[in-house]
Amino acid sequence: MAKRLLDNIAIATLVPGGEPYGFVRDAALAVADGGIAWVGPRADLPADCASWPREDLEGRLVTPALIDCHTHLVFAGNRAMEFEQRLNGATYEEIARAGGGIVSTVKATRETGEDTLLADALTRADALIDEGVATIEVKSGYGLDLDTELKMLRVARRVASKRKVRIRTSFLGAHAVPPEFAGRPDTYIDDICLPALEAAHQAGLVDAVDGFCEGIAFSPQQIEHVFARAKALGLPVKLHAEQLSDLGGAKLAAEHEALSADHLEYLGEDGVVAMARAGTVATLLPGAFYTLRETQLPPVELLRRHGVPVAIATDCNPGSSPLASILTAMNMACTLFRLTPEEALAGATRNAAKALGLTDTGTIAPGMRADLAIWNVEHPAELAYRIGFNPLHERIFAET
Ligand code: DI6
Ligand code: FE
Repeated sequence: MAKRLLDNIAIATLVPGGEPYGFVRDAALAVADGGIAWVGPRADLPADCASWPREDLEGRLVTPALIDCHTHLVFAGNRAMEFEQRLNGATYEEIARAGGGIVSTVKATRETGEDTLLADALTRADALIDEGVATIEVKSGYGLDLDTELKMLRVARRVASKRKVRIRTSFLGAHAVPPEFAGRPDTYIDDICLPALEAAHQAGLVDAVDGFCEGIAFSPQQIEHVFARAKALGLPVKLHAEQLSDLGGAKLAAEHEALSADHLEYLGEDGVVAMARAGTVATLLPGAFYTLRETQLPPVELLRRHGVPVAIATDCNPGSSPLASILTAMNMACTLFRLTPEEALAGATRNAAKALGLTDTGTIAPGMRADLAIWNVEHPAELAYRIGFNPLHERIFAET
C-alpha cells in the first residue's frame, strides 16, 4: 500500500489513558506501507505528510478495524431443527445429551468437502468484513477426528487467501466427545485430540489451543491434560469456561496464563481474581446468552473492579450463536450485559487483539497496522447503539 493521508476525520484511537474512546476531533491520519505513520490533530500534521495523496473524509469517524476474537466460522449444515426443538421446550443440554447439538454439526462437517466448507465460511466472513472486521479468530472442533480437525483449520486459513482479512486459528479438539468415543472422554483425548493437535501444529495450522470445560464436554482435569501438551508445543491457550455452570475453568485457564477465558456467565470472584492476576482477557459472548435465553449474567461489575480486560465476540456457530454481526454483538453486550458503548468498542478492538495475543492491531497509534474502519457516524457511541444498521463507509486492510 502506498502513502495515503486520511484528512478531516474524528478518531477513536482506543488508546487508554486520555479522553474516553481516545477521541480526537479535527484529526488526520497518515498511512504508509500498511502501517500507521502518523496520527493527531490536523493542525499538527508534519510537513512531509502534507504532500501525500489526501482524502477529505468530511468529519467521518475512524476506529481500529474490528476484530472478532471468538468464532466457529467453519462448519457444515445448520441447526434450525434444534432451534425449533428448543422453542418446543427442550434445553441446549438435553439436545446435546441426546446426540444432537455439537455432534450433529460434527457429522455434517465430516461429510462435507473443503471447497464447500470454504464457500460457506466465506459468506459468514463476508458479513463480518462488511461491518469493518479485519481479523477473525476461527476454531476447529467440529471434526473431532484427525482428518477433519486438520481440514477445518486448512479451510480457515484459506479464507485469508480469498479475502483481505487476517485469520487466527485455534485448535478446539476438546470441544465435545464424538459418538465413537461416547463415555470414554479420556481415551478420546489421548488417542485423537492430542495426536491431532500435534499434527495440526506440525502443519503450521495452530495459533492457539482452546477447549470446552463443561459438564456436557470436558472436566478441568481433561482440559489440563490438553493444556500441558499445548505448553510443550509452545502454544498459548484459551478456554470456553463457566458458560453453563462453574467448574473453575477460568481459574484453570488463568493458571496456564491463558490469552482469554470465554463466555463466563457462571464465573465467581475467585476466577475473576485469578484472571486479573494472569492478565487473561474475559471474552463475553452475548449472542450465545441471547440464543440460549440464559438468565445468569456474566459478572461485569467484578471484572471491572478487578481490572480484567473485557472482549466481545460473535461466537458465530450453528448451535448456540448463529450470529455473523459484530455490531449486533456489541449492541447486545450493552443492552444485555450493561457494558458501556466505550467498553463494547474496546471489546471488539483493543481487548479482542489482546485475547488473540496480537500487539500490532486494535488501537490507532504510530507503528500499528493500518487496519482501520471509517464510519458514517459522528460519535463512537453510535456503533453499539443501532440494531441492523451498518454505518461502515470503508474498511482499510493493511497489506503488508
Ligand atoms: N460453546 C458454545 O457456545 C459453542 N461451543 C461451545 O463450546 C457452541 C457450539 C455448538 O452448539 O455447535
Ligand atoms: Fe464458542
